[in-house]
Amino acid sequence: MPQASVAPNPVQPQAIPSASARIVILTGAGISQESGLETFRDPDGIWAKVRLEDVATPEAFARDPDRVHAFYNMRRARHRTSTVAPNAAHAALARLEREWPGDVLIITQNVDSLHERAGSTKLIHMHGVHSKARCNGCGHIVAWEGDMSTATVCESCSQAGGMRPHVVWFGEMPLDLDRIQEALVACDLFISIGTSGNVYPAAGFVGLVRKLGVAHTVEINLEPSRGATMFAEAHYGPASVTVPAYVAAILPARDNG
Ligand code: BJW
Repeated sequence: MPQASVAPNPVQPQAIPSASARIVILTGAGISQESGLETFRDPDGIWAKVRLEDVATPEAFARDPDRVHAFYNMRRARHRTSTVAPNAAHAALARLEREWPGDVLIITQNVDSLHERAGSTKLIHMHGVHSKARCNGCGHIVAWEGDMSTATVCESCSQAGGMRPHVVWFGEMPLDLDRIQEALVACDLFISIGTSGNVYPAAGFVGLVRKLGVAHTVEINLEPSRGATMFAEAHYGPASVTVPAYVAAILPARDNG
């Protein structure tokens, strides 16, 4: 009987980390693109349709809160549609967390919840989440699903007008930076997936790892990012193909197909 042929793994890592390696993974909008969510800076991305200065700064919210609410209400609703679901890349990272003997931490710039829905639990949302709202007045943070407007009342201070998406806009401090820096400096393998390397401080993580840490650095993206030359290794192609292939290749040989 003829043997079934096994396709070779399209991704050949240049370095296989030791079993105890601490892995930190930075993800960006590219990992969710095949889940039906737009990226920001691709030719058909969000910033090709709307100016970030009009919707993603504290000044924009102060100037025209209705416009900012409309933008986020539309995106929050899109996230809730049944066609938006984790893809094979999110699933592969959840598998890596389950099966890797050492620590695996995902730092995501994404405000969607696709990593959680795929099963990842060790996760930092450095740019916030669509699923929470925050009061500009008293700082109260609350789980949020539906639309928000200037009439929305804060359940803590009872004031209207200050409720906003719990996301990080330009000029605001990203979340959990102390924990992030600690993880970056201590990691053995740093993998950046689906991010263009335009937005700081995330775009500077690879430089930080190289300066203060010892980690091997890997970029996985559709195309070389702005910081591509900073990485020791790179794999280019759609995340739904490259990420599962990379994960399969660094997990024990029995899983490599
Ligand atoms: C695929 C794919 C597929 C597609 N498979 N891949 C001058 C110099 C340096 C810094 C600054 C400066 N002027 C101002 C700053 C600071 C500023 C900044 O970086 N500005 C730059 C534009 C220059 N940064 C900030 O203000 C940040 N805060 C800050 O710096 O605080 C002070 C501080 C000081 C010191 C230390 C630490 C902090 C805050 C940034 C907030 C960003 N917010 C947003 C919106 C979040 C809410 C929302 O979603 O609406 O975050 S903007 C947007 O960009 C979003 C993203 O998380 C972020 C990054 O985008 P990402 O993920 O990289 O997406 P894309 O679209 O750019 O790239 C997608 C990639 O995927 C592409 O490469 C594709 O090829 C690829 N791809 N399909 C694989 N199928």
